[in-house]
Amino acid sequence: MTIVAATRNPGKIREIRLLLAQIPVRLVGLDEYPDAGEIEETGSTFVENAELKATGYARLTGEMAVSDDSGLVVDALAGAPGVQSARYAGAGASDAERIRKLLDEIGSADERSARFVCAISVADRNGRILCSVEGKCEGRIALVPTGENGFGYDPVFIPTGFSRSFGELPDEVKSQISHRADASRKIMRFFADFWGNRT
Ligand code: ITT
Repeated sequence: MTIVAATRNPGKIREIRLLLAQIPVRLVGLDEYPDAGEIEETGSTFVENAELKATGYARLTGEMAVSDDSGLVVDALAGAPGVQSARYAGAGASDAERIRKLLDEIGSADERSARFVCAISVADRNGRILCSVEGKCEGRIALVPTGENGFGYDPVFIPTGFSRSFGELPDEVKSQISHRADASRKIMRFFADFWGNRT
């Protein structure tokens, strides 16, 4: 069975592949469907956007699809960048530009608590949502970016219980404690039931 990873973010694809490695399916990226169009993320929550992408890309590819909508929620910024995390510094901006803007907005505030949130949805090949889950990872925003591991805002996110950012921590740590790992554990329970009921 083929499942499409309904994302164009290479950092996410790498992590989703690793996290769902136990599933006995061929997980392919959207790069295998160059003619599939773009799904607009018009939802106001992570789950709404994950469902839009899972449904949309399942219909566009004719395959079962698993999507990820995620982002960084910063308390001192009233939840921003939130669902706008990828577009925070405008279309076409780089990760470094988004991080710069985030650090400028927070300034030297003492209150730096934040969390990464990840919604994962699975849609069948007709675009019907089979399951949606949400995972979280609590932490705080660093004063300066450090490290080159991971992607996105990882260089400025220090998970609770650690003194280094996801940019510095080894991939094996992120893959245990991240918002995507939390959501993946929940979605694996769905897949276990799904295949259990089919055999
Ligand atoms: P797709 O919609 O194609 O999946 P995207 O990058 O546009 O890719 P989102 O709309 O879900 O995805 O935006 C998520 C953004 O949040 C992402 O671009 C990063 O900037 C940030 N983000 C999400 N997960 C992250 C992680 O594990 N580490 C660092 N930053 C993360």
